[in-house]
Amino acid sequence: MYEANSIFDWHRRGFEALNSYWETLDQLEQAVKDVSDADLGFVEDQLDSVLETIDAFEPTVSVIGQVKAGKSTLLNALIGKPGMLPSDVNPWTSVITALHLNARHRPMDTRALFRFFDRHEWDRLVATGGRLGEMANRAGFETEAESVRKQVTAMRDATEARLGEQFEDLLGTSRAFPTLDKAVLDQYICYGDPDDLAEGAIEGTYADLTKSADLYLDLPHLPRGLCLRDTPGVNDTFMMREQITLNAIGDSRACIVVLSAHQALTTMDLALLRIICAIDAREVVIFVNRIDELEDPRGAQAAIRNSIRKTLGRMGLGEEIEILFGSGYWANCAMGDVSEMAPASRAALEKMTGTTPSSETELRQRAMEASGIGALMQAVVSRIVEGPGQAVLGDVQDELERIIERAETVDSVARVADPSTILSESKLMLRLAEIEEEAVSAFNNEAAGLRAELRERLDRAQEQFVASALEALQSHIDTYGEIGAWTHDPTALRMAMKTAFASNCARLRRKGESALDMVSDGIDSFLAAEFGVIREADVSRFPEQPQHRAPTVLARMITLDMQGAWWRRYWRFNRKGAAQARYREVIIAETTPLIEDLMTEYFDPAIARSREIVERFAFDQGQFCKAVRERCLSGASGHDKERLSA
Ligand SMILES: Nc1nc2c(ncn2[C@@H]2O[C@H](COP(=O)(O)OP(=O)(O)OP(=O)(O)O)[C@@H](O)[C@H]2O)c(=O)[nH]1
Ligand SMILES: [Mg+2]
Repeated sequence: MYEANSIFDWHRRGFEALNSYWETLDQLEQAVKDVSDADLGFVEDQLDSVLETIDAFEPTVSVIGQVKAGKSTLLNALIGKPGMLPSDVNPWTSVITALHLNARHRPMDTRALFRFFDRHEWDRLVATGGRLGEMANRAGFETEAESVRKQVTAMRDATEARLGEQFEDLLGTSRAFPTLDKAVLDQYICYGDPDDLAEGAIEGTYADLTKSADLYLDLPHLPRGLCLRDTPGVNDTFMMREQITLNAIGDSRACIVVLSAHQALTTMDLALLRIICAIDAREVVIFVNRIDELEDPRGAQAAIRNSIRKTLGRMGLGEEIEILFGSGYWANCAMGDVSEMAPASRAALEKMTGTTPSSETELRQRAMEASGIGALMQAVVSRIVEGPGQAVLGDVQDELERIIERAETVDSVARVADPSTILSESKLMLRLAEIEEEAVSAFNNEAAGLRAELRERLDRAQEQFVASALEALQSHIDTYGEIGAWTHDPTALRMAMKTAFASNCARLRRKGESALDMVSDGIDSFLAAEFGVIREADVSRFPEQPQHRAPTVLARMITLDMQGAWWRRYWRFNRKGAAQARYREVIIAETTPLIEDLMTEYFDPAIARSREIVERFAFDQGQFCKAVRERCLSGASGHDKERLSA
C-alpha cells in the first residue's frame, strides 16, 4: 500500500545537499563558539559578528514568471503542500509571499505575517497610476493616461470602500497570525476576480493594501533555512508593483523562471527576458512548466529548448542557464488524490513514460518522476550551496582564522624590551585613526573617480543608443516613407549599462582591496616600530569585498519596450524633424531615471558597503593593537603601568 510519507522522500532527496551544507556550517558555528568560550578577550566582538553572519544567513529563491505560468502551484509542489498557496484560474498572486522553511528565526506566535503599505507608499502607488500611467503621461497620451488614472482610482476607491474605517488604521501596520490558515491567505495574498466572487466572499479583501507576506513552515521533509518566494506575474496590470518585484528579485540568491510550455515555443515574455538579462545568469534556472498540457511532452522538449536557447542567445545570454521541464500539476496530483488527475493530463503522462500504471502507487511514482520537481529542487539547491553558501563558509572560515591568528599573535607578545617606551593610549588611538583615515580617504577618492567614470560611461551609452535609435528611425523613413510604425529594441542599451556597471563594480572591489592593504601595511609598520612585532604577511586573509547586487532596475519597463496598440500609434511619425526631436526627448526622459537609480540605488550602496568593510577591518586591527599594548603593559611592572596609563 502507498505510504503517506514516502512522497516526501522526493523532498528529502531533492533538498539533501542543502541540509548537508547546513551541517558543515553548524560545525563551523560550533568552532566559532568554542573559540568564543576560550575567552580571548578583545576578539569577542569580532566573534559575535561572525556568529551574527551565520545566524542571519537565509538564502532566498524567487519564483518568477508570467501570469498563470503556474508559479504558485509549483511552489506548493516544492513544499509538498498542495493547495496551500492560492493557485487557480481565478485568483492571482498579487503580493510577494515569502515561505520561510524551518527558519531559525520566527517572530513569536507567528506563522503568517502581513505588512501593509504605509500612507506614502500607497499614495505613490495610486498617484501615478503605476508605471503605465506615468509613461502614458510622458508620451502625451492624455486620453490613455486619463483612462489608466480612472482605473487606478477605481481600484483605490474600491479598496478604501471595502476596508471602510479599517483602511486608515491598517496603513503602515502589519498583522500576525499564529497559524497558517487557508482562508487568511486567501484574504491577503491574492486578488480574486470580483465578478466571479460569490456574495459575501472575502478573498482578496486586504490584497491591494498588502505589501508583503511572510509565512513560516516547519516541516521535517523540508530543508532548514531556505526561503522560497512567490511573486506576482511579471506582466501585472499597470505595473503597479513592478519595482517591488524587481527589488525582491534583486535580494534573491537564485531565481526560478517559470514558463508555460505551450507558450515557451512561440514567445518568451519580454518582461521576463529583461529580468533574466539584469540578474546573473548563474543564478537562473528556467522551468518549463505545464508539459502535461503538451500532446507529446517528451517529444516537444528539444524544440522548446532550442527555441529558448535561441532567444537567450540573441540577448547575449549563454549556456549557464539551465533549462528543466516538468509539471507542477503532476506533482500536486501525486501528493494529493492522484485518481483525480485530469484524463488528458494522465494520457500525456502515459505517453511520456510509455507505461500505463497498474496501481495508484505506481501512478504517483510516475507523476512525481515526470513532474521534474526533484530535478528542480536539486538545481536550485546546488546553486545556493555552490554560490552564496560557499561564499559564507569561506568568509566565516577566513574570519575565524584571522581572529585566532590575531589572538595568538597577541599572546606571543610576551615581553617588551623597554616598557617605558610604550606609547600612551591616546597616542595609540591617534595613530590608529591616522592609519584608518589614510586608507579610507584614498578609497573615497578612488571611489569618487570610479563613480564619475561610471556616470560618464552610462551617459555615453545613452547617447549612443539615442543616436542609433534615431538612425534606425531615419533609415525607416528612407525606406518606408513617413508612414507606418517604428520600434527600437532597448536591449542594447540595457546590456551596455549592465556591462559598465559590472566592470566598475569589479574595479571598486579592487579599490576596496587596496584600501585593506593600506590598513594592513600601516598596522604592520606601526606594530614593528612601536612593539617590535613582526606579523606574517598573508594577503589572502583579508576580508572579502562584497559582491555587488544585480542591477535589477535595468529590467524596469520603459516606453520603448511597449508593444501595445497605443504605443504603435505613438511611434508613428508626422513631420520628420519634429518626430526626431520628440523621440530623442522621450528616450532621454525614459532612460535617465535608470541611470540615476543605477548610480544612487546600486553603485553608491556598493561604495558604502566596500567602505564599511575597510572601516570594520581597520577597527578590528585597532582592537588588536590595543590588545598588544595591554599585553605589553601587563608584562611591565606595576610602577610602569601606573605611569603609562596616566
Ligand atoms: N495543466 C496544468 N495546469 C497547471 C499547472 N500549473 C498550474 N496550473 C493551473 O494553472 C492555473 C494557474 O496556476 P497558478 O499556480 O495560480 O499560476 P500563477 O503563475 O501562480 O498565477 P498568477 O499568480 O496569477 O500569476 C491554475 O488553474 C493551476 O491549476 C501545470 O503544470 N499543468
Ligand atoms: Mg500565483
